Amino acid sequence: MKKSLITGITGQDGSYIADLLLEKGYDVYGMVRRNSTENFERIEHIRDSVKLVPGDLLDQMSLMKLIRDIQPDEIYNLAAQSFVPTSWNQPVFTGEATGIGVTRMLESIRYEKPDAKFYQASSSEMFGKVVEMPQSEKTPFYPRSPYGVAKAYGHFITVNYRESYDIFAVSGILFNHESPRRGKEFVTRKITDAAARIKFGIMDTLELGNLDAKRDWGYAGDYVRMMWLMLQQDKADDYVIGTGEAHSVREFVDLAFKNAGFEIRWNGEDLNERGIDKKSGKTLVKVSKKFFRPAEVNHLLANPAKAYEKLGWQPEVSFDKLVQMMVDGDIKRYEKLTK
Ligand code: NAP
Ligand code: F7E
Repeated sequence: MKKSLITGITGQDGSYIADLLLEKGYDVYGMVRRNSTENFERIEHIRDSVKLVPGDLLDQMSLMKLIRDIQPDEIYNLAAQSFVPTSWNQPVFTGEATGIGVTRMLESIRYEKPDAKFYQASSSEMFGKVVEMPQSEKTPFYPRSPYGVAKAYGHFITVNYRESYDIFAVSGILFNHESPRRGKEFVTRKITDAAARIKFGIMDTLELGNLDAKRDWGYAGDYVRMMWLMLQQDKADDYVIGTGEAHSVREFVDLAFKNAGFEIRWNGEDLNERGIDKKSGKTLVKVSKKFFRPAEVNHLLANPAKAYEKLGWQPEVSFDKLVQMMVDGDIKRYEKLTK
């Protein structure tokens, strides 16, 4: 039985890769950091099938010990401070966890299990103020946030350990991927959660920032298959993963609210722009300055040709299906809560 270690198992992607690895018959270890209250909501359904082990990306010895004790065949490094706005408030912490944390993992592998295969969760945020459209493995990075800068460090240190020590270390440059398990601070889930709450009369208006930002949104369940595939190749390499289709935040709002039974008409400009329900005339969405970022990433679009060709990977869930799945998930949750 192959052994896998997942950092960030309590997060969105960690929970999906754990599902996949269990299905494939792996012995699954998940690293969890100490919190004042447990946050195992996303892994509740597999709680008895995975082994939860303590550790923190900020603590070198805890990582060394885990890798020494477990001797994993595959390591998925999904833990990070992953919310872009927080990276401006806590840039040093973000650098420590999201950037240097990767070196701590790689050093632990180098000393304790140099033949383990390592997956690093790189990000399209590294392309930031894009210099090319669409973005491929060859597109230069121009990160626009402390998060993007930390991910660029994590990316290159992964490449460096592969080249310096011959460690099987790969980087998946993943574009935004979402699901009903997405954190509620990210824009997609914030929208689907609000659409459901407004439907049940427990919220009036959703406040958002830049409605014109465009993202290449895919489904997290599809993307974890690719993480696994990357570690099954003969040669370690880096891959861009996305759908090759971008949509604006405004389009996401339109579709999410449509799935919840509303039809939005946009009115006004800039900070005065409002999303109004055609039937009731109520303001469902308003723009608020507080959700704008000091430096924005305006438009991300993946060129996933290499992954399609070399990994034989293709996403299965379309944009429309993804939005529907997320709205349905939130509606079901509030249905239960309000009964
Ligand atoms: P997420 O839901 O925010 O999960 C982050 C995970 O990291 C959580 O399990 C969290 O634990 C853990 N964590 C944070 N700081 C830690 C530390 N110091 N030590 C140990 N664990 C720590 O993120 P996600 O959406 O699943 O993303 C997974 C990875 O892919 C992240 O590295 C993210 O930056 C990257 N990424 C995500 C996307 C995307 O669109 N989702 C795209 C590209 C790259 P707690 O539960 O204790 O907070
Ligand atoms: O923002 C705009 C915002 O926070 C998307 C992380 O998983 O993907 C994620 O980073 C866009 C931005 O994701 C609101 O300005 C408008 O342009 O959902 P997000 P992100 O910043 O793209 C990458 C690939 C990662 O690696 C990250 O870990 O939406 N936006 N209004 C808003 N965003 C938020 N959060 N909240 C708003 O009210």
